[in-house]
Amino acid sequence: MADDQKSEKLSSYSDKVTKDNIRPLWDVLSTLVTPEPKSRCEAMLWHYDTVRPLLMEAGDLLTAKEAERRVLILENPGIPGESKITTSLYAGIQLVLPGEIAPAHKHSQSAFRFVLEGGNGAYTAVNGEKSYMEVGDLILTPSGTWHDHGNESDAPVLWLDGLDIPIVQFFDASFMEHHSEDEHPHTKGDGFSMARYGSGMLPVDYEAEMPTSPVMKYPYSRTREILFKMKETNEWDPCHGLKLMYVNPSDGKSAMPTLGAFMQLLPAGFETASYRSTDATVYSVVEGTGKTKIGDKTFEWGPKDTFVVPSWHHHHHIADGECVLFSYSDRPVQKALGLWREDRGNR
Ligand code: 1HN
Repeated sequence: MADDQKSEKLSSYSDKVTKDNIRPLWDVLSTLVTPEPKSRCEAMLWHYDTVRPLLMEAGDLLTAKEAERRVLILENPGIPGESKITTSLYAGIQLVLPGEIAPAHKHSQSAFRFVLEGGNGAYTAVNGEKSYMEVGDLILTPSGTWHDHGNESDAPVLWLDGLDIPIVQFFDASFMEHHSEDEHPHTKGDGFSMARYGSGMLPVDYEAEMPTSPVMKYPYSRTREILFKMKETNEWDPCHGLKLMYVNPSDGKSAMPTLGAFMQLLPAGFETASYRSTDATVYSVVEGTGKTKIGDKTFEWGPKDTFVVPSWHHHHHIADGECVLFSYSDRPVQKALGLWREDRGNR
């Protein structure tokens, strides 16, 4: 058969079988199984100065209660309309105004809050434990836990929400319930779970019901102190500076099974070595200014900006002054499935 005749026959064959919900593998194999990660996810940065005024405008339009959660989603430009910042992760910026309550609900999705602005009287309550917020705190709302937010301060509170929504969506495993009251009874005070589970001791018969940290708040004051203690020993990693992972103190694994969270310190003037890994990573700048080169793009950032590095994209950070970066990714999922890979540039 001549080549053009053959390709015409193959094409009409494909059209024919497709009508019976059948597809020839030879038409799609190279897009299904790629030699290396190919993602629709694009490198992107959102300046806090862009997002904040838009959220304050939403604050004039509807209450936290009316919205249920007053959030602006950071949507990846390569995946429009899907409410994702990466293929597997969600990110949004949330605003709670003084006196407001974001009502109690629970869902299968795991989430965290990373505090950007305000606090000193704003809180998230998780299963009745109130965690008051300070900038840089990480507060967990693990899968299936009741959570409500409130703001008893006289200033707005804003934070970054990270959720595993696309992962739960992928498994078609989403459940959600609203509590009968706006606020779940607040039965435990600030720091309760940290004192009980996060101080190097555990209740003697502690057995985890879920693969998630029993500690609800990881205060920035503590995280920062650890980073600066480590700094004294000068053990810089060429790719990461000094980098910590938030862990479940009862098993040393990631604080939540689907969301890996990290905090790193880059010394003034530090330029990290080129790095890439299969977990697309969302960064939130805590302190300092600098830039990140991702492939051929350069993103300049400052405090409270959010940026995303897609899977398997070479990148490196350049710190102007001393910088602290929070980040999160789906690394624990990839590690559990034996899929995670990194390339530290030793090519
Ligand atoms: C949620 O429960 C919160 O509790 C924020 O603050 C964002 C996005 C989708 C689904 C649930 C919250 C959310 C969310």
